[in-house]
Amino acid sequence: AMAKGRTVVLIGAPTDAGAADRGSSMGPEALRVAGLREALAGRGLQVIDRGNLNGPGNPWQHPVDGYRHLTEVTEWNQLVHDAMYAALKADQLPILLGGDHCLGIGSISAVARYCRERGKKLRVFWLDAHADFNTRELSPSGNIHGMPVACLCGFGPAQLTEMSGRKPAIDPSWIRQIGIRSVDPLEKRFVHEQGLEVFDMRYIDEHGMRETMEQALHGLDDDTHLHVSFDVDFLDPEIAPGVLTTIPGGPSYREAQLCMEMIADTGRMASLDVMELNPALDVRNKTGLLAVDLVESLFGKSTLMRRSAK
Ligand code: HAR
Ligand code: MN
Ligand code: MN
Ligand code: MN
Repeated sequence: AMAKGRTVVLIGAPTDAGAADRGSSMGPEALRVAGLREALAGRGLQVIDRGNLNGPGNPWQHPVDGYRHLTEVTEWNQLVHDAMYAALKADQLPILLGGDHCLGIGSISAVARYCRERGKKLRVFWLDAHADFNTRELSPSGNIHGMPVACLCGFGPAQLTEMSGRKPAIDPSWIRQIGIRSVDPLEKRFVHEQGLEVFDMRYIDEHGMRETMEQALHGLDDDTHLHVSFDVDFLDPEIAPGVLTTIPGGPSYREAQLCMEMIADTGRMASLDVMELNPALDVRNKTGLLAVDLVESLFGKSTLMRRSAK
């Protein structure tokens, strides 16, 4: 359906300042080494790799006032916001190569700004083991990669909640979370209070990935910009060990493929984050290779020709 002939822009954001441990800063290069550009070109896309953004180093400090590395996280997110927004304005499809998931704030703030200007509907798919809906008050860790969804919904420090030019950047009703299986006790209450639509692993177990995705995709129309924020820890750690915060019981290889294939069938994905890949914890880049394989599916690679989906 989608994307053939479109220009895709790869934006590397090599930081781990939002996490408790190091290594996701090497994610962008591992995705390149795994052949991301070649895979996308093989899908008939024009690919521009605009290299890596150049943000501050990781000062490796304890949290201060409930946030670890807020200054560095803010700087990185502003760089990400500006690069994502520039690509969207140029009618390109940006792919953010993380980096830890705190960068979803800048990425999706840019998408929200763009959609607001264009009068487009926005839907955000958050593929993750975690809800990432903590605030300073709720977080057990102070790590900002556990907070991006809350920040986007207006809960967090001003410099992170106002990046899109409007607070909140997005409404909770625009989000679909898929694959969730680790939510902190206070965070859980807040997810319910704010009415996030969460397809957790129990839901996927009981209904299967196909029905889950049908539900999650329900209501997309020609006017919808679909943003996919793919945290690689979404995947079961047996197939994707190269992430910092592995949580057992995630989607299998085929469940993950089906998820991506059904997104591709809509033809609506217009921006993408690939986050939290941690090559320091990987085995011969197998998680990087798997991430690239799944991105290919997001762009319409499937085993056989199919009758085009509606
Ligand atoms: N919920 C935990 C916290 O807030 C860990 C969540 C962050 N981990 C991630 N993001 N990889 O999805 O500290
Ligand atoms: Mn995440
Ligand atoms: Mn996660
Ligand atoms: Mn492949």
